[in-house]
Amino acid sequence: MKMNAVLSWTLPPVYPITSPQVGLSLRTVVEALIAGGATMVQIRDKQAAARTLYEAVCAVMELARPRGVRVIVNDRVDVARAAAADGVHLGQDDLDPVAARAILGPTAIIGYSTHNVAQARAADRLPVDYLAIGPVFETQTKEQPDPVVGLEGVRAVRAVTTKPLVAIGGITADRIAPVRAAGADAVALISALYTGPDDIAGRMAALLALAR
Ligand code: 3NM
Repeated sequence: MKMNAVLSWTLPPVYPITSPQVGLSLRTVVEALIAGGATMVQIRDKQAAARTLYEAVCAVMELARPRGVRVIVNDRVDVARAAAADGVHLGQDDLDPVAARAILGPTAIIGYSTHNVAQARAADRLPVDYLAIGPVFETQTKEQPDPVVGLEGVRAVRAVTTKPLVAIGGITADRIAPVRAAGADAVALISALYTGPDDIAGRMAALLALAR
């Protein structure tokens, strides 16, 4: 059998996402996340021009690759491919996951956002490696978020998919255990990691300890 990189991949219990609002360079943030134990990082910058994002992802790849850390690009299949990132995270309005898979190939990690049971049921049949469900709780981070699904929503989505499931949206330290008890394999976090500019590594490590 041909070795398929994604076969050896498992979703980590804490999935950090970068935010341009942190006020630190992307490199500094990713270094801190890796120092805190992150094994997969999503680069998310909705405002960045393609060239800027491409250069940023290339710089992150230089840091991440030698340490075995996976880099997932939010939304942009073209940037993920060009920068030889490990994968892409797609929203409902991004390139169709089937088309993304055709471009990125069988070993890329493709994640897909869902916001209700109907979307999750449809997504279960797509060539994606994990689903996200959110927002689980109210979030200040995402512009125009979908309606909050709550722990009930996580349970309902867990019931319609066997794919690895990431919960996202308003997840804080004390919400990690209930979200995982509701059936999420992992939590994706933004604001919980960046409550201040310092000690991102410490917060990453503490949040990871809560999820283990
Ligand atoms: N996607 P925080 S909620 C990026 O519902 C994102 O799909 C969501 O940030 C979804 O941890 C969200 O700060 C924001 O709430 C997550």
